[in-house]
Amino acid sequence: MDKQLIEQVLKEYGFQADQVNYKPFGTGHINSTWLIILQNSSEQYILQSINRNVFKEPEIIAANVKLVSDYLKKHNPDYLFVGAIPTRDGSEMASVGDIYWRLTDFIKNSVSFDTLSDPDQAYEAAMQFGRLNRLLADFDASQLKETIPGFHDLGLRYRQFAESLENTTESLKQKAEPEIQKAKHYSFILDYFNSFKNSSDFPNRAMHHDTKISNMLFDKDTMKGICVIDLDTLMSGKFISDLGDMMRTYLCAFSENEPDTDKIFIRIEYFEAIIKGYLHEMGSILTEVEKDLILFSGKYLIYMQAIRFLSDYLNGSIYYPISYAEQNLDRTRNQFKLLAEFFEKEKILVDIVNKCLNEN
Ligand code: ADP
Ligand code: GN1
Ligand code: MG
Repeated sequence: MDKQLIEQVLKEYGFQADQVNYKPFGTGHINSTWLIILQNSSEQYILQSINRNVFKEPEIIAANVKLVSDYLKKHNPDYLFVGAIPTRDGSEMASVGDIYWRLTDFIKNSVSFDTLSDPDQAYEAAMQFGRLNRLLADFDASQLKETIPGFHDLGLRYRQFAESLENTTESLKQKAEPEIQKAKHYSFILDYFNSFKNSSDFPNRAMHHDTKISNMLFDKDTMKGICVIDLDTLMSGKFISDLGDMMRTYLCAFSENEPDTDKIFIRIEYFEAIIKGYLHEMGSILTEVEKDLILFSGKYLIYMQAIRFLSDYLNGSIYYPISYAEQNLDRTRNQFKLLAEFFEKEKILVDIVNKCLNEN
């Protein structure tokens, strides 16, 4: 990112370029994130440029976050919600050089992870994401506009997979043949989703839609969850999106970037921790239909992520950044292994869900 551009953005926020240090930060796939450090003071901020290939209308993100931020300030003033700091002229984002930027407070003494090493962390994270779901249970989610149309619409994701298959090269298709067959094989997950998606007891709610573990900040000393971040996809959706992505990213000791599928196993005690943490907040709010879908949420999200990585591979890796040519295929294999594990351990997982529901 060009130095002059960042310094221009900093000016929009009233910072003098020569009084500020900045460096790239974090491991997110989508936005460019910078840590901003004010010299001669302890103030630190996070500056992010919004990825315009992904978010065609960044103003929608700003408007959604503002609506939720105002609602939470009114109803739960003590809740830590990392909203945007306005520019000097009061805008939620700075628009400089055709790029949209957002500034937030840097949460001090915080750390984020790509994998978890203690079930208590899974409990904490599930409770924090569940808390956001709970605090927004009475918020009218229809006010939120879609920042990415059809983001977690599994039907759309499957159609995009089919399109990528039509348009890809013979060589990519050959390399990915076993994964293409798996994507087709598991399409019963989509059929099942379609069978209940319009059920009246399956409400739309304000959902985070990206509850992967790197989007949770923990206190460095106590390892308690501090707050959730990465609010770009905060919009109306189904609870399975948030609970499912927790399963996808907390259950295994290795992240989606691990190419050795022999290392991809579900840690049962982390599953129990997720369910307990989430139900601690959402247990009294979920409908009966939703409670029946707790286990399904993991299948739905892991499958969706597998076909998203696979489609991107077939499209020539234009969405998820890669550090080597086959990385999105490796990520696909990793996610399909996780999905297979999920089915293999289904009986144990069902018992845990039932136990946790009874205890709640
Ligand atoms: P992306 O959309 O690219 O995933 P994120 O908003 O998740 O971007 O930010 C990337 C990383 O930057 C996070 O995983 C976290 O480590 C760090 N980060 C983001 N916002 C903050 C914040 N307000 N305080 C501290 N760290 C943050
Ligand atoms: C992206 O922004 P980040 O890295 O938290 C993606 C998620 C995927 C995730 C997979 C807007 O999340 O949907 O689950 O990568 N976000 C977007 O790691 O596409
Ligand atoms: Mg992120």
